[in-house]
Amino acid sequence: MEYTILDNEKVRSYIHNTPELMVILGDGELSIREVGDGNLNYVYIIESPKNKIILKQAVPYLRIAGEGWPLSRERMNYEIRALEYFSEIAPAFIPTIYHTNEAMSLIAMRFLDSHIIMRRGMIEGIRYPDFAEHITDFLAASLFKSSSLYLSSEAKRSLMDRFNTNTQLCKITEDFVFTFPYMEHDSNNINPKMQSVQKELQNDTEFKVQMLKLKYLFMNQSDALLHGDLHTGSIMLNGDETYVIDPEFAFFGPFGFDIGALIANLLQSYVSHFERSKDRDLQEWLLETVEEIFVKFETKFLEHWNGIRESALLAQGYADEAVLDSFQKQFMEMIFRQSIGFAGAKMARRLFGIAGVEDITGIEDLDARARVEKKSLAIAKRFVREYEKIANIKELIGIIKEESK
Ligand code: SR1
Ligand code: MG
Repeated sequence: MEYTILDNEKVRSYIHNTPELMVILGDGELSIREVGDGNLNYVYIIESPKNKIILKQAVPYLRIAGEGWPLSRERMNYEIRALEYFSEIAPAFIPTIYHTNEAMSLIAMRFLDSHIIMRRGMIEGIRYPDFAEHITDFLAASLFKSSSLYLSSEAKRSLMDRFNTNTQLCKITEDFVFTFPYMEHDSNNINPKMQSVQKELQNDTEFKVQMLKLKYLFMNQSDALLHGDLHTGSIMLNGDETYVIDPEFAFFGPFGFDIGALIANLLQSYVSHFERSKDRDLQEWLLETVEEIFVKFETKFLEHWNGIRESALLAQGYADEAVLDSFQKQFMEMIFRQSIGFAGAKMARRLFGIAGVEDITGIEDLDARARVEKKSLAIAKRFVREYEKIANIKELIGIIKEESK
């Protein structure tokens, strides 16, 4: 089938010509709505008298920037591969996939009717008591089981081969997370009240050196298959269930990158509520959730690890308990610290770069928004500068509270 960009009518005829989707939707009139509000793709909700599905198509340009910004639609191939892989490793957290078509750069999935995008829930001040439990199940399984701590050397390398060519989306992150927001760049989008603060950051040598270190880690540390863009817009949930969506940025990168992205987004919500709801209990819950994510992730990751005796890294008979204990301790510290560094980068980029987060950009009063942005930047700067030496979660929470006073 030749690639063509869909619209509502073309979606209708695509469905009618795709028996596996017709089985799910059944006969009867289809109602079709385009609802994508992300930066990259088009998303349709298709409803029949019997059922509802989601159909997502990648177009050969960056949606947020328009057709003048070409971007390979092959990104959908990586999203499909990642969703299929995560469905095997952590099926409870991936919506059912009904149909994929790499030639058309599209995927059709279960419509999650009682779930909302987590960012929306965070803006509305909804608490999700089981979220940390769910997301650490997903993170520990997906990160551990795609790494050299679990796979054989051959299996790890052949899995990497399936994602290594997701170069354009990795480059987006290299540019828009680690580079452009801290220099003069046309793509930047800055609150006028924060222009001078961004100018200062451009001359902050220590911050920029640290950012280069993080960028280098991102580019070169191929620990595990990452989602690659795990912000609260890539999660749909309700009080009982949590689903991870949109892994088009999937690639082999550092363990701490997805964790950092998630922590950054929870903290952006935390700072936003100084002006949004002013609900101190909600903010406390957000900090408790950050803490819980680190604690539960470490416990679950080690549970996976302790369950296996041989992998690409560890040959049978090489490591006694003392060797393994000492190595694991240092390893978990490395993940914790790098997660903090990446959280800092992910927070800072949202303040000045092309894509802000609605938690903050949605605050209409620019002075109030700048107050939130300054808190977010203060936390981000500490994280980026100090990530290599932050000893534990207590110290981390101390920094967040100190910088958001
Ligand atoms: C240029 S695209 C902007 C951002 O949208 C995605 O969600 C990624 O975070 C990317 O950096
Ligand atoms: Mg996305």
